[in-house]
Amino acid sequence: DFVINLLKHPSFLDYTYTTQFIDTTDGLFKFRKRRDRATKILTYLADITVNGHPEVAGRPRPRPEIKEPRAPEFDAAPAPGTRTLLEREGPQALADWLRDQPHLLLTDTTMRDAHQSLLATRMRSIDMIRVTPAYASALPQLFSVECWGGATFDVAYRFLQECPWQRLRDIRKAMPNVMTQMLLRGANGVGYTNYPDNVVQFFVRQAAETGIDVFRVFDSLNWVENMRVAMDAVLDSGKVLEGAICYTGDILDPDRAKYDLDYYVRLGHELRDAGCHILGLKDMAGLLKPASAGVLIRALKEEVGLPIHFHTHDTSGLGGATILAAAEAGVDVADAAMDALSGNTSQPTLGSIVEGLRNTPRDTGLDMGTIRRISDYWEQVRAHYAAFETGQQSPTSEIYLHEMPGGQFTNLKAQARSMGLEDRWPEVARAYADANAMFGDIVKVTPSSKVVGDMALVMVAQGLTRAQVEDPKVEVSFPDSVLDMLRGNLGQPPGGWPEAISRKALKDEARFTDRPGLHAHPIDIDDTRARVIEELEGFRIDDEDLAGYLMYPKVFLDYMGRHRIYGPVRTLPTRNFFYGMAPGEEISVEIDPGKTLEVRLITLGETTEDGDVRVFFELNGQPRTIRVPNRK
Ligand code: BTN
Ligand code: 3PY
Ligand code: ZN
Repeated sequence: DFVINLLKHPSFLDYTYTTQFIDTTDGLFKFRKRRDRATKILTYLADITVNGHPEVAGRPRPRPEIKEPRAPEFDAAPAPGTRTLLEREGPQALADWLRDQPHLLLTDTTMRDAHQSLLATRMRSIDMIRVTPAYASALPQLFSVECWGGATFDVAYRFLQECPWQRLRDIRKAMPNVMTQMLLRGANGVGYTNYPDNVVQFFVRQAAETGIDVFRVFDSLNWVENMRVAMDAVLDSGKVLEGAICYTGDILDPDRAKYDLDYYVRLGHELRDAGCHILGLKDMAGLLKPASAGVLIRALKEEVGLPIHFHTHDTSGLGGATILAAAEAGVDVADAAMDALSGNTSQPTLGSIVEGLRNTPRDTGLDMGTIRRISDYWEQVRAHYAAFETGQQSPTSEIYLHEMPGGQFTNLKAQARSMGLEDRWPEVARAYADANAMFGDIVKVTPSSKVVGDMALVMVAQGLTRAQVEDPKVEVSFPDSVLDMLRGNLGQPPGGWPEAISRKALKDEARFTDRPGLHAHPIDIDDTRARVIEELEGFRIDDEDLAGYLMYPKVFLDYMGRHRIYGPVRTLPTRNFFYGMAPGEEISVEIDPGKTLEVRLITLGETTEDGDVRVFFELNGQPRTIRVPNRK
């Protein structure tokens, strides 16, 4: 017997969550035999129609009149783009070409950071893949499309019930001429902890093979030592290595001397010497101000010599101004999001950057009509994700107080709300700043930002000031993530961890200051593969699956368990995936290229004595009845 619970959620609290945890219910399904994919999809639709999708319970619903998003169609065959050059001449030639050409190039972040920062990372693959051919045909001038990595990897398995590798494969196939780009958290891969070196290597090799062209690699403490394994793996793969400096503080502020111009130039040298083709400047919280950008970009261009790729968030409302200042100072590429998914905690507005530079020496050359048509599509898509909107209404200068990354800000707010601290948000913001200072003023980006957030919530929930947390006489129960960080498991910040707080939190416990990867034993990959196959009762897995398992063992196995019951639900339209079907509704579901299911929901039956509901469908014109438990 196969007993699996649809609502089983791993009790793993990280900041990618905005919705409440769902109570687990046991023994929802007992299946004896393997069922075909159409039956699986109908089972999913029946279940969601009867019981609702836990992820959208209690959240705002999309407006009823919205239609299935329709991607614009462009006639042009995909013209040669950056990927064409990379394939023909390799990453160094690509970087040389980039540095020597005059335009500001753009990376479109809509498929990764924009929805990570605005919609809790919940965008589904189908909504991306439908528009990818339009990018290939109409936007071959883009530097890259950021579409993978960061939080999108685990959210795909965990909440969207889809395979992140398949997403990448499909995007790659639909857009052969423009480079794809991912965000890789150095030794933390696409996870929140340090992985053994050979896991990072295995993951990078697979990502390159499945379809990533540009790897933006960073470390959450800007510790280059901790980035080398990932960076070397990218170099080995023959793809483009963009080593990123994370930006914090303000180089023009004499009170933030820890992160001054010298600090960033030194990091730039380290990354160049490590073999990077491009230098990433990753302003994850949107702190870089226009005047500072001018100074910093000029210095990095002159002293490091690599082409520079600038990433920022528009949380303050100044993001666009900073990009224009960076362009003026000679930055080579900037990140922007399609208009409909831009602004606030997301990236600045792509169309406005294009217009802002029109008829200047840095003119991007992109066509406004094209951008509008593609952004109109994204607007239709966004309407389907009303349940995941954060409610953030405006830009805010509060960002300069707490310095939270774009992906964390609205999430921490939601987390505070769920802890009953909503009206105490100003205290959380203040505590976040205090916790940062207490840890010695660190770079805050996944996963170090999560640690600071955990500490801040504890401080507010328990009414502790920084002075009390630091006072040896006051008993404080530190979050595990804080202990882990102070032990050395995320690596070392410049100058090390402050001694007093480390001693108080860890007492006599061992700490280390060398690279965490040196303490992690390599994983036996073949043995792991065999164990996973055994765990899955003989179901074969490929190297993509194995790389997913190595990052997130439990998340992956849960995904596979649900996959066996529900099949390829990634092919469902987003509205039906989250809300099921209405009686009389008819949808087409292409489960394989050319293999389409025509599904009509006829009606729902009464709930039987044993608590099941019969759901009556027509599948390709034939009546089908599916029983699902009524859990309401
Ligand atoms: C079925 O539909 O019954 C079996 C298909 C299984 C496909 C698996 S799911 C995880 C992994 N990732 C993929 O893209 N394909 C496999
Ligand atoms: C991530 O690591 O997911 C980020 O977006 C960091 O900025
Ligand atoms: Zn970002």
